[in-house]
Amino acid sequence: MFPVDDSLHRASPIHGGVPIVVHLHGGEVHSSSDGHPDSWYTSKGEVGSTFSSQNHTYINEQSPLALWYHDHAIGITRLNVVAGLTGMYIITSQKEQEFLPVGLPLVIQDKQFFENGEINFPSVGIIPVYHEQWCPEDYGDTILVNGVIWPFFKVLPRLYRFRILNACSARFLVLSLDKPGMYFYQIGTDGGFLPQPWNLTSITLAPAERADVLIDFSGLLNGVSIVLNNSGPTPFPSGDIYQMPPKTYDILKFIVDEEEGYREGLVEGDYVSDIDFSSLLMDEKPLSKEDVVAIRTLSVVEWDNDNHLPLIFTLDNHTWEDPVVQEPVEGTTEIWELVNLRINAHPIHIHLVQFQALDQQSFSSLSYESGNCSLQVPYGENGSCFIEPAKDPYIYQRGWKDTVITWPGVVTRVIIRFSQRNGSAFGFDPSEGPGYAWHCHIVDHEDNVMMRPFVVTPNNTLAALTRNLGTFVPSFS
Ligand SMILES: [Cu+2]
Repeated sequence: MFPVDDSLHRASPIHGGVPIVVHLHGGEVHSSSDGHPDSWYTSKGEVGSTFSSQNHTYINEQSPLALWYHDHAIGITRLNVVAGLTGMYIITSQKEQEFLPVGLPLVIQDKQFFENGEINFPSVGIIPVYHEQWCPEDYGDTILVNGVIWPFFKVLPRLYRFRILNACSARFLVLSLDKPGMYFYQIGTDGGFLPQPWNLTSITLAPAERADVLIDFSGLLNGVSIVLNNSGPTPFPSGDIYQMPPKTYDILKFIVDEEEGYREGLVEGDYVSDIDFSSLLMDEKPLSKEDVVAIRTLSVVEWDNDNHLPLIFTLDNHTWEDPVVQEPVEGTTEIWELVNLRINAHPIHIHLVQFQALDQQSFSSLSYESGNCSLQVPYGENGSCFIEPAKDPYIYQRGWKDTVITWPGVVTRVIIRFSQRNGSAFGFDPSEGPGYAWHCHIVDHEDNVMMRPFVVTPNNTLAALTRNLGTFVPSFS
């Protein structure tokens, strides 16, 4: 469908065809089923270096949450995603269904179209002598929800549950409802239910992030319409919102219709207060700083040419093909300090695990890059790069996450335990197979080397204690 870029390290079958491999984003999955970028295959039988099977096994034993699946083939993910290889994948529980409907997916994407309806994807690179096709971010001027351009959706004057996914290639969404006094009652994040739901008038979602929300239309008159808006600048957050294509402000229109309102996604009980959210939380072992065995400081960097145009993006100053550096031991807890040295935000996704944002702390990138200070020196002490104390993560970045926004000029710290959420070993051996990836989820960045492999080091003690015992394993907490 689209021109490929031979300047990128990419899946390149000799006999043609489109290389693909499916990744279940947020899934606790054996690495041979995880959609490793080099495990691609084509319809003509060619395969990548780590391919083992087209059949992937998903054991679905993790806490209830909205996952999504998309292509992950090395160097061409952005093309396959824009072409349409994305969808939502919901894991639910009986307990949850006693209180709540599964909810309605709202998969939001931006695309650009030719007049004949074909997808318009850039064919000439931003620096063609360097990258013949690759452009740093592909922003569409048209918004789609579940594959439909600017849809409307008829609702009853009642409470609904929606599973919102930002499936855009590069666009950050800042969502709001255009009726004063209406808000999102956010009950879950990427990783499932929040311990304590909250009311938000706007939700920021980077590419790949999800929000599980209730929206209350009760009391609204028949025929009233409410538009779900987006005010996220591109690029984020440095872009000029007034330069955006005007219609990217609009996402979806809800219309209150007492007769034809959609009946799925409807929450039983008329009020949010009727729902006992605490009963929905799974048995889990809290993440604790006291358990941390390693702190990794990892850079998030854009490399520019003399005209300040991006050439490549890197994580930890390495490319995908460089040797593995991150080798966490199964069951142990680590802190990853993601140091964003440039002027825009990058959503960083780590495969296999759900983690939590610990804090965020601004620093002087200029001083850091000139070597005049250190990120290892605490704020307030001589030689520190930090310009403020560490702050709590923004409210929409709390809870269990598989993708976190790293803000420019900020160290974003996340705490990760390489286990199930209750502390047990995974129901499979994560040290087997080709390993996992962590990467920026702006897919144009991911394809231009902003992706690194990681492997899980076996932990025989944990495995012997808890592997294969499924959901009957008691929590350690
Ligand atoms: Cu990025």
